[in-house]
Amino acid sequence: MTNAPEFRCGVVALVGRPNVGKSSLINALLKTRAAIVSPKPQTTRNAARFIYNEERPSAPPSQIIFTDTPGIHIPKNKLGRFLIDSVENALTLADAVCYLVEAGDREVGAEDKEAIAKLAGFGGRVILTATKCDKGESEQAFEVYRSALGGKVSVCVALSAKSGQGLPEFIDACLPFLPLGEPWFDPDILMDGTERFIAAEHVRAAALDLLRDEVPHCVAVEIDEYKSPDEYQERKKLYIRASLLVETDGQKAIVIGSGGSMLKKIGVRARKYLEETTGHSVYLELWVKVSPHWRESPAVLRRLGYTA
Ligand SMILES: Nc1nc2c(ncn2[C@@H]2O[C@H](COP(=O)(O)OP(=O)(O)OP(=O)(O)O)[C@@H](O)[C@H]2O)c(=O)[nH]1
Ligand SMILES: [Mg+2]
Repeated sequence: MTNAPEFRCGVVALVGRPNVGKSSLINALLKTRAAIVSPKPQTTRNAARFIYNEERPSAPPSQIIFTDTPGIHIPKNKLGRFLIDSVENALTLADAVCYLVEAGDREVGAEDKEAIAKLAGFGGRVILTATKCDKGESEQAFEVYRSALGGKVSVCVALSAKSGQGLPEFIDACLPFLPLGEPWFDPDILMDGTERFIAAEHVRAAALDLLRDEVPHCVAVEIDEYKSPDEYQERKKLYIRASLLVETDGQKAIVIGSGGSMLKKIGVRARKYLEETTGHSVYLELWVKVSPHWRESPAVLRRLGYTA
């Protein structure tokens, strides 16, 4: 009689410069829009944890907790410094790091040098991952970064979150790093975050989609009221009242738009995202508030959950 293989469970932190495709990889693995993604750098602002449950019969029973971290950049304000601190915290809890570069990368840029320096104190192994392989060939990127990461790399994987190429190989590369142990999360849990945090992220995703230039970086979202359909008997809808925080009156005018048109568009898009992810019909009320220099205010950053 053979014994069933023992369960494995561990944490893999996704680390890399902004825009390299960390959050897109999470969504491709979880087959849903769990993490917010945009073409703008510094989209992710919290080291959020997402749960992948291995279901392939051929693979050992396991659960991988992926930490999606903010892209490492040279910080320009207190918010930026919080983003970097949250990556360092994520490293202390990781069993392995997946360091992401783009398949077409030919040299190590300034942000990558920062990111690689952050890995200096990490004693574990690194999975070097070339993303967006639908757009380019990865051998040279592997060569350049393997050498920059100085002997930490155990395995290289090329993948595309867009086409799905390389995703099973990526999971296979993560499995050997997981320690034996029971799952941390029930199999129906996708993400370790409060409903309010997830709702705020979807509203921010809608704002990121529709706003241009520097404005998205100045926007934070605060959930003022959140009532589940059970608590909101009169309408049987998920009721959310949220504020978009900006730093100046000029930004407020842009976010509201002529005759309220931009805010309306953001609301329509955010409601769609919230309905897709919660499965509920949603009543969403959005306000825009000016909070001068919120990205430099420890009190506001703490209130928004941006403190390590
Ligand atoms: N062609 C292609 N584009 C991709 C792929 N993965 C991500 N992208 C695009 O790259 C951009 C950045 O993706 P994100 O997943 O938000 O990147 P990130 O590393 O999480 O960025 P930050 O949160 O800012 O650190 C988006 O426009 C994605 O659509 C891929 O496999 N192929
Ligand atoms: Mg991201």
